[in-house]
Amino acid sequence: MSDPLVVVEKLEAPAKVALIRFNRPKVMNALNDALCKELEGVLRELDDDANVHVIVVTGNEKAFAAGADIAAMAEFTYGDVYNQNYITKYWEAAKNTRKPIIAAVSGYALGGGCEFAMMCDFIIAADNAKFGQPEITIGTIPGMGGTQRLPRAVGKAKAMEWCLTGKFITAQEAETAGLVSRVVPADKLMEEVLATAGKIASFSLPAVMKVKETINAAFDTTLQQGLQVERREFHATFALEDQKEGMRAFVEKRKPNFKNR
Ligand code: CO8
Repeated sequence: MSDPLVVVEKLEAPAKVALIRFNRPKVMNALNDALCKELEGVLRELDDDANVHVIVVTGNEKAFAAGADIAAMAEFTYGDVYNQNYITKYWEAAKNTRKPIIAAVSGYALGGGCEFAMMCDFIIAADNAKFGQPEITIGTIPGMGGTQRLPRAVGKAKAMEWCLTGKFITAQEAETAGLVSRVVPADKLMEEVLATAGKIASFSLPAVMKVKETINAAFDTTLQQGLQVERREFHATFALEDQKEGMRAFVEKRKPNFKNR
């Protein structure tokens, strides 16, 4: 049997954290259809697993993912990509995952790799990370959300320059521009990411999912509609046992024991 293209581990420590690793090291984790299909299945399964609260996705030291598999894509025709519903077919799963996904990026996150990292809920980058949308250099354009998520993350001017020149962006530039939440030394990347994932996993899962859902609403709605979504979801937390437990524990000066309901 061939090696899995994405390796999944449900960790014992930190508890309730699942780690997904892209596993095509010979081609810098280039994203081919087989990998995307496996990833879709894994994300759906983890989203349904009550013992998983947070998902971390990573690559290897050299590459998170260097983009779509160019060799596989080179001879696609318009009919092929349109009829197959290329990209949309497999990537809705990532967009629809309700649990937080953290991208732990070391090395290259280019093209579809950068776009997938942006599809995650936030990115923690190693200091050796390099981001970019180099599609223009191979005669195409970003196709997995880059032209939409990048300007929302870094503003129009930087998104335009980065996509029009295809230049690579250092971890430090990415942090300054707001693309990544934090830069850490490369040899500490997984330690830092897992500590963050573990902290999030220790909270009430419905509250965590509501944070994700309401922050995402900020990008799909007007301010007024977004505030309405937030207010409704905030009110709804008072129907959760975990809201009672969390607030009572604070008042009683003890640690909360969340039941995730
Ligand atoms: N696709 C296929 N193979 C790749 C890719 C890729 N994206 N990136 C690297 N490889 C392969 C190389 O061909 C090479 O293979 P081989 O050893 O057989 O020659 C191997 O990985 C190692 O790569 P290099 O020898 O080039 O390593 P370097 O350290 O010299 O350079 C780079 C590393 C800078 C990452 C370089 O490989 C590079 O520029 N790669 C291409 C980056 C790129 O243009 N990405 C954008 C692709 S287009 C895209 O992503 C569209 C997004 C929308 C669709 C998303 C659907 C999933």
